[in-house]
Amino acid sequence: MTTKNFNDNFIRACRREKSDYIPIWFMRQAGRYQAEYRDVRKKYSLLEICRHPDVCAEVTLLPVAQLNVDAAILFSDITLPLGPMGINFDIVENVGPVIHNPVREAKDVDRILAFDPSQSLEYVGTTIELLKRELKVPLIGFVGAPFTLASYIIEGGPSKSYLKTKTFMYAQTEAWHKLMDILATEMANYLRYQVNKGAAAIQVFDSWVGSLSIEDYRDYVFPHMTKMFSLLKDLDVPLIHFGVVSGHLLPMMKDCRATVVGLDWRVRIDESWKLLNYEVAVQGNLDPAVLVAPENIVHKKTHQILEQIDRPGFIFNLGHGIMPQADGDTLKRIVDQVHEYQLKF
Ligand code: 1CP
Repeated sequence: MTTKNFNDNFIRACRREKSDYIPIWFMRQAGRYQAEYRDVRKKYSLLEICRHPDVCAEVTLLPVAQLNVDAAILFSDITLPLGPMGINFDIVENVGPVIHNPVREAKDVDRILAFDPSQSLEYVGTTIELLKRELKVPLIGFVGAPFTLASYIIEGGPSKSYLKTKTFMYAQTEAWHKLMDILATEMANYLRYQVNKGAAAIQVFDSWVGSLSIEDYRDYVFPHMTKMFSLLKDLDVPLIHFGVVSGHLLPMMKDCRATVVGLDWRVRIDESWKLLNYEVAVQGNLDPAVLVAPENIVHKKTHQILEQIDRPGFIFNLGHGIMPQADGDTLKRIVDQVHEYQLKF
């Protein structure tokens, strides 16, 4: 971290230490909005990119060079570790992950396997090693949170209502907790592998947990999240906990003991930070739809976020991933605006 020319503003903000300026990166900063990414996708499927460390490293580096962001995020997908766990899936064009052998009954949970990432996902480690040599900014490793992964495993693919997931949760509660415990343990193990290989921070994506009530989060999810984060406590890297439509869950997310909480655009940064007692750093929360807005609107919305920041510990990001329709020049302008913003502290 002390290497000359290494930009550690992102890590400092995660630790609520003073940084030279507000650091910024974007969820899904490598993706279809980039012509170069679309070209790579003509030759390789998403999973093939992940299995070729040189290609995967190249795709990860693209937005870092193009946008001047303060962190890289490993190019991968939350579904990648499901294969070694015996859950077979494909990523289908314009759909997302589709699971061929979903969990529908209690006994299905018994066939889920523990795995050793250094054996089954060795290519991820190789990619991280390649990136470590190239990068002058921190690399973020990631996993899907147990609830979000369970929703794919049980639904069999993307869902709007999460009805099968909730049915399983309420009716097969013992098996649900067993599934969540396996996912929490295995994802903690996989995150540890990514950090050992060189990830400087990690993000846990709980993209779909906002579909739960406060009580259901407490009873069916919270114990597993606290277990997962406690398994990582000895690692000296920031842990980012991100959810979508999860404003109502913020007090409990704080108690999961991550270093940073990720917010979407439905909540205000200043109010949420206060609710979190300023005990964590916060990251967010520009609506990704703003990326297709006229330049003056983008500028105004970016400023509206920046002016809420009155202390160290903020990382600028979107409230969810970049959409394929986004404009690269707009992203670049946001990065410049955030970097040029005069800090109030
Ligand atoms: O090239 C393609 O096929 C486009 C779509 C795509 C991409 C770019 C998918 C399919 N996965 C990815 C890579 C990916 N996935 C990254 C890359 C790193 C970066 O940010 O640059 C990351 C962080 C993910 C994580 C991921 N995958 C999440 C969590 C974050 C989020 O956006 O909420 C989720 C929910 C997934 C599942 C997934 N994979 C792909 C799609 C289209 C989806 C969502 C489908 C759904 O609606 O359920």
